[in-house]
Amino acid sequence: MDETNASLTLYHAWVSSASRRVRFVLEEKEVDYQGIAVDLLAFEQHTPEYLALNPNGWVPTLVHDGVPVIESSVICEYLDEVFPATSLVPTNAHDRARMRVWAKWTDEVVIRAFQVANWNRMMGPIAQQWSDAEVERKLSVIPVPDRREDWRRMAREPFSDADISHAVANILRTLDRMEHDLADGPWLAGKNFSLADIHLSPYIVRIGEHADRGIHLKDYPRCSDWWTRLSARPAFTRARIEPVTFNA
Ligand SMILES: N[C@@H](CCC(=O)N[C@@H](CS)C(=O)NCC(=O)O)C(=O)O
Repeated sequence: MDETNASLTLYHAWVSSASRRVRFVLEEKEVDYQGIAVDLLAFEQHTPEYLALNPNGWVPTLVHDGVPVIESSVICEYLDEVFPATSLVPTNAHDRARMRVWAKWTDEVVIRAFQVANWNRMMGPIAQQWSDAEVERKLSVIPVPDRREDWRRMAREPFSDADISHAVANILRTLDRMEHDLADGPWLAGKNFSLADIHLSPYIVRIGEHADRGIHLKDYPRCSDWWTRLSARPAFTRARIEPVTFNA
């Protein structure tokens, strides 16, 4: 079977930043896919059926011709390989390396920083209402120990001020690095829009939630200009990478 015509299903959540990276790629490439929204607050990501697709118990998961592909940055490169028209990977090896450095930084630093910065406000108020028995039951099906500990903390011991300060420092460092790289832009990996820009977009859309912590996009003129250009892309709108509201 021609794999480019095989069926594509994306398990995702609308407000999930990792899912948003993948939706943005699919929309840039104008590839048809079936989206299945996973209700994270109903813990559908921990059901046996979902864990059979993604043993980490988180979104997104792409299923292509019946085979699951997991991890958002891996899925993004996979899609670029399988649907090479409208490539989002630079042809020049130096720019490609730059793009991958941003994928790595996003995976290793940015995801965690925004998780710590956001979860006390988004997940904490919900998890703190669980009874001890509910906490035990919910934690017992979370496969990855670090994520199990994060949910335990939301329920009983929210991230500390020191944890938040550390996350804020990493977010500010990210903006400094973006500002630096955009001097040799106009995009994060050079002349062309690429996966590097997509990787950062779901986090920068939420930067306004942290103004009370001294984080302001307007302090970074090249990032602000980059954001204006990126958020004007039709695929960005179609991917629904919108600000997130929560009940603080
Ligand atoms: N490294 C993973 C991270 C995925 C991830 O953390 N997804 C979050 C939403 S952005 C999730 O499913 N959270 C639900 C949970 O942890 O229970 C990726 O990039 O795909």
